[in-house]
Amino acid sequence: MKKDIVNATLLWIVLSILGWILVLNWNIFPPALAREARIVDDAFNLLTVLAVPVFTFVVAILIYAAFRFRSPGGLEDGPPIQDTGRILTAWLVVTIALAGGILINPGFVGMSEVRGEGGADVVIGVTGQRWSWTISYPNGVDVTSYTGELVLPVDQRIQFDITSLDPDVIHSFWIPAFRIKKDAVPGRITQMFITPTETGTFAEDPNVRVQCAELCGQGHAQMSMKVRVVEQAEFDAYLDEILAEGG
Ligand SMILES: [Cu+2]
Repeated sequence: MKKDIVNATLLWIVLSILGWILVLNWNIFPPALAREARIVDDAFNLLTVLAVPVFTFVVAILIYAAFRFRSPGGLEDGPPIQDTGRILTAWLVVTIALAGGILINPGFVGMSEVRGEGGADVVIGVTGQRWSWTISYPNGVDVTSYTGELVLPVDQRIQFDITSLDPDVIHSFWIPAFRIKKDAVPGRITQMFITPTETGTFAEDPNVRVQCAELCGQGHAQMSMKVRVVEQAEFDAYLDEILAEGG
């Protein structure tokens, strides 16, 4: 039995190392253009790294037991194995400790990091409706997703005041390159704070776009808007440009 525990443990370690190599080298994320996106990606990586040994523990025991303790032949069961309960107790303690740990970090810690502190440098209004977005810029000009784009200044804390036309249905404001999303509810304003940290455009990567993330009807999939994160000077020039055009 002791030899079996050693063998299964070795298999567990090998599978865990393979799993860690896989998850740490496989970049599955879209570009991260905001402070909040990094926090979300870090949380995802941490959870995956912690999940690997839990997953490979089960798989290692399953694989080992299937070969080592298989029935000698025919339809007979293999020999029964008695356990004192120590393994079950250890499993319970470890998994409860892991669950409690991730509840605190990245749970509570990550949530407060994403929320951030302080006011906003720029306030931008967002209104969803079937099936378009309207952006209200700080200079009072509205731009819709039919013809315009969402232009944002880099390195500024942006407050999005999000709502949905009333009456309409619930939509969800989501920019994959920023990760965070927030419901747009008729008759109510929800807020989302984002600090873009890098410039980028929809042309460079299609994840730099607004996409409705709440199934809202026939045109849901087309309910998107190009996003462009630019330097402050370019943002100011854009505001002047749309003001001159009269919105
Ligand atoms: Cu929608």
